[in-house]
Amino acid sequence: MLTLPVSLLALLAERPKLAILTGAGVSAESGVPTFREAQHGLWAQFSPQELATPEAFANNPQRVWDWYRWRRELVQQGQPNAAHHSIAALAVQPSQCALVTQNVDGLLQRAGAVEVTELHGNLWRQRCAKTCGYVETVEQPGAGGPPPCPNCTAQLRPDVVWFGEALPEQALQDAMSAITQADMVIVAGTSNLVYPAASLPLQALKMGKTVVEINPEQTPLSSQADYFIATPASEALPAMQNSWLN
Ligand code: BV8
Ligand code: ZN
Repeated sequence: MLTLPVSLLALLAERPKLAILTGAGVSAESGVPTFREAQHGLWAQFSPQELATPEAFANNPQRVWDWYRWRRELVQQGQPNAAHHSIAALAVQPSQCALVTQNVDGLLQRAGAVEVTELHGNLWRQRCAKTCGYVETVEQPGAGGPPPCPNCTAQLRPDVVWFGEALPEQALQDAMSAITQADMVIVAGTSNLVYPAASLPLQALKMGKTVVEINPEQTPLSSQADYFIATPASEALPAMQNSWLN
């Protein structure tokens, strides 16, 4: 059983308002490869950073679509893990605990979380690659190539934020307000390398919030965080949940 630092346990017992920021590491134990791990898998010949761009889709829509279908299949086969369940339990009252994720897998929602700010979109939506505004949700990974947009002549693309694209403005605003309102910001399972998401914990530090990082590996945030818990999210989050709820 993981023992958290005594001073962190004492802080949690005061029931601080929380904001939890999550990244791919939280879903790793559900069998969903992290973004950086995906470079070593089936798609090792392509860097994810080469596939998750509007240019990649314009040059080879089929290849990009195949990659997203593969990722949808992995997510469909996986189940929410103890970290997702703890986060969902912590956020039963969104006014006391706000959730912000970089993940596109929808696993927090499958664990029962109702209000999740998604900074990078969602794998289970697809939208018009041009500007007609068509968007739909899907339940299956889908076969074949990118479907035609039912509204215009373009193709549909995954409704995710690719490198070089702006994040949804409302989601960024909601993330900032989650941090502003929180006393403690928990940053779990992210390499803290992709901006602007990686700037959120830094802003929290500037605002004087207590920042707790959970990651088995060090990241650029680790030396600055108030607490760096070098443990898998599936162990650290249930332990934090116990102290906060009791
Ligand atoms: C933008 C969605 C402007 C799609 C993704 C230099 C400085 C600053 C910025 C830049 C720069 N050069 C370029 C940029 C911009 C760029 C950027 O940040 N690049 C980086 C790489 C330098 N950012 C952008 O392009 C963003 N847009 O800036 O727009 C703009 C403004 C106006 C108008 C037009 C444009 C858009 C970025 C969004 C990219 N989309 N995903 C998809 O998923 O297919 S990125 C991708 O990285 C992921 O999907 C995820 O969303 C994101 C972050 O990854 P992590 O979640 O952190 O995952 P990672 O694999 O890296 O790490 C996993 C961690 O988990 C590891 O640390 C590991 O140790 C840990 N772990 C493992 N197991 C566990 C665990 N932790 C806990 N428990 C475990 N069990
Ligand atoms: Zn269209």
